[in-house]
Amino acid sequence: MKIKGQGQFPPDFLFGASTSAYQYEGAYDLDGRGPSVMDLLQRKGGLADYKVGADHYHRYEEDIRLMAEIGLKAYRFSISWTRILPEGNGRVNPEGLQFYDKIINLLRQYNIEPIVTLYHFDYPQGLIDQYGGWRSRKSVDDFLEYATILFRHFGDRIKYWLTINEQDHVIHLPERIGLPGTIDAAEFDRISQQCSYHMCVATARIIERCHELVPGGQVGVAMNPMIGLPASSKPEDVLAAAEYNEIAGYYLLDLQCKGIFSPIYTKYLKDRGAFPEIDAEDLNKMRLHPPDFIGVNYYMNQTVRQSTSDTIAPRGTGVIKREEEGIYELVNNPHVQASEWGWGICPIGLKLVIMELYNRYGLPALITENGLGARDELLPDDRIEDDYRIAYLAGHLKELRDCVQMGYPVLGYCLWSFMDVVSGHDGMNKRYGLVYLNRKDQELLDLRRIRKDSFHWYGHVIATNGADL
Ligand code: BGP
Repeated sequence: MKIKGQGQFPPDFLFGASTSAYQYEGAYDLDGRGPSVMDLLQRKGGLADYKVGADHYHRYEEDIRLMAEIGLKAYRFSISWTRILPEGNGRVNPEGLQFYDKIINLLRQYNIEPIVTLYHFDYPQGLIDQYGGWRSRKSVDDFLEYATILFRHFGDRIKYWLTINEQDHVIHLPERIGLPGTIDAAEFDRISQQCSYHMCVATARIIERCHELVPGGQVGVAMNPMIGLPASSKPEDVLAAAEYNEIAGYYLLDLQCKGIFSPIYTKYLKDRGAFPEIDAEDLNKMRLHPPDFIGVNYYMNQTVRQSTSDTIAPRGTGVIKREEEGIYELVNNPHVQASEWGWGICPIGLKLVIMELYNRYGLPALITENGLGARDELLPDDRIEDDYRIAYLAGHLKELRDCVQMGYPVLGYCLWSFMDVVSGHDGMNKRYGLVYLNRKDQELLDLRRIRKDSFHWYGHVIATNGADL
């Protein structure tokens, strides 16, 4: 009899790691790169200096050698849209293409499968200035044009593509879609839902285009599902958790995979006057061109109880809404530990997500991010003893291994992050990497790369194909 919790991953399982361009590359204005919304946010007083990031732009050879040393089978990174198209559309910058040629060719030399995200938060400022960005239907054509350039240029070397990183996250942050942070909540609901709809239309067209241009190409969407557990067995709490999972999670995949607005989400939007302008032909395209796999960025879960309020309020801004008045409320869970930043650590939640996604959409998953943000300490002998990170990653990998052994299709696991990068909200205080980056928020120090204990541990996990977690 097989004992639960043992065994290996399949031999072709993609053990990997992730980064994103704006957090990692630096060289923000070099070799023709144009400005993105993330550069502007930084200028307005971001915590840490993004201009240099981890200076991967100049140190990519050393970095890829470190990836090879761990034995990574895959590396997920994003292409900076404004390196390729400095204004977001129109003129192509050959130096941008050349930079990613170098990265991709070197990865291939080391037999590391490159997984490319087209757009990871760094939307071109040029498109906001030209026509308001995602709020205009023109954004669909421009995203498709950018993707087409990449498919034509890199399609002979890239099989796995991801369209938008965390659409479910980005549409709730006004500055990331070119709106003022002070915008009125009800107006924001209307605009952000229209933006989200345009992103879905663009995604379907990009998937169709990839299948036309890239032989064997596979396209995924990367979501951040924070699965909601009911706070109690009270039926009202169980219902609140189910509603939370629809409204805060699956609504987007229902559109992208099936071309439908679920009944509950339709009502939710209409109650708030935020149902977008849609076209039946777009929904048909979504239905005909669903993604090939679902990218899962999984960090934390939520715990949900019934809302006691009997009024409805706008959704408004912010990635997480603590209370959706009249529907649900998020609460602490005494059975789930949280990170220093209050992120509920729940490896079983990853298993629930994998099961639920497959049951709903019948598509394979690729874990595109999973990791623990912590304040790592650099010890005098250049060691970083991050046993807490190893425990976090091992816990999630065990649940994932169980899923794979049960027969759920999972292409791979790309942890966040290969190296410490500039954290979106917390600068260099919150580190996720297997490799320590020797810099502070504003002091760049020597940007030395130092292997953490988790670096060596992950190398062993890969070498033993996950048998020894
Ligand atoms: C995800 C993003 C990543 C990364 C990660 C950790 O949502 O896709 O880019 O930043 O979260 O987030 P943070 O750095 O804010 O802790």
